[in-house]
Amino acid sequence: MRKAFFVVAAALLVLGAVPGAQAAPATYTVKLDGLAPKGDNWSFLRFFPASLTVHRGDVVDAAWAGAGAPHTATVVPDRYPERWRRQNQGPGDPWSFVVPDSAAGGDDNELVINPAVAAPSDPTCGSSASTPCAFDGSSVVNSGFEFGDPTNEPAFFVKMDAPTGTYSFVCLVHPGMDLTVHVVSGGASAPTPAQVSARGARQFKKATQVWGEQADHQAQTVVSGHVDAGHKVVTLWAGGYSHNVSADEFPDTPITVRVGDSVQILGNFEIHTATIPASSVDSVPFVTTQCEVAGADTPATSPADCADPTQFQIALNPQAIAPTASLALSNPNTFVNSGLVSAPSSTVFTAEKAGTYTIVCLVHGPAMSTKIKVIG
Ligand SMILES: [Cu+2]
Repeated sequence: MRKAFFVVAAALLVLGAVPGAQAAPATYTVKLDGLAPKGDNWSFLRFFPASLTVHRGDVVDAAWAGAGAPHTATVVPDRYPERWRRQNQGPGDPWSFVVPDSAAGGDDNELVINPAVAAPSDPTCGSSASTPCAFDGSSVVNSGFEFGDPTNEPAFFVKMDAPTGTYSFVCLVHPGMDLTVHVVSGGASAPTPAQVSARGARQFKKATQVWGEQADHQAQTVVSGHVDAGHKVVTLWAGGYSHNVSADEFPDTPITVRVGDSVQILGNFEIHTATIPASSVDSVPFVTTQCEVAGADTPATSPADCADPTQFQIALNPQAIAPTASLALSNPNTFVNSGLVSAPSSTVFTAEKAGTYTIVCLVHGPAMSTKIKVIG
């Protein structure tokens, strides 16, 4: 009797399935983004933690934790997320972030967020731990666009039904925002969900205390250099950036220049605009949502507003993303726009008339603004 038990136990050991070692599927929570210290407008374009080991069949709870930035939680069949991006997110590729609307059934000659990126790959799953979407190791599983909201954070649940191996979660919006997931067999050891959450919290603390502060410092940096005939160029950054933490801020302190001087704004590794006046945030939204129909599109706030939900589109506003013909500061109420700036591009405003000009970012809103005081 006793001997028979040992034989069975030994056989199970060989199979890697010791009774008790193969627990019920666990749910591992990873966080996308996070909340900055009060008063700071930062976004954490990272997963916390950045890597994870799960058993085959476990569930990953991709939990948004930020304050407004859109992200996707997208599982891809590649252990190297940035390689996957190079092969799948370039112009014309199936997962590129923006596409000409003609590639999405449109006729308005505008850029729209790729519907494959914006919409969930399967809207019937993923919203709760009891109805996870399944990742089989070969097909992409996409949450679609979700915006961080501290009062009601979205989450996306994925059951890792893939063969043992290494896969990646990527955010299709933010390059470098990746999570490595090692899928191991049932008997192999893996950290517990609590250990994973604790590691995520430690990594978030470092991102806040070290990288957030570095990014913030860069966003607040203003460099003043003299050029010919006493006219100077003042240089600042469109937001700060360190280790995928973005400080979506312009300098807190107003920038003072004289008529004839210029203000150079350097792009960084997140998209921004430098736009005058402050009211542009409302009058020139960065994106517009609409139903894609023949001829002029109709405004919509959600797919339910369209006769066919698949007509719903998020378009980049051409007026927001393109620079204005003039970048002269000649009237604080005149619309002047850098268009999209990101590294390595930059923009240069020339100060022509005295006045106080408020610069705002159309992507990040009123929290990202500063004043330029032009004195005679
Ligand atoms: Cu993102």
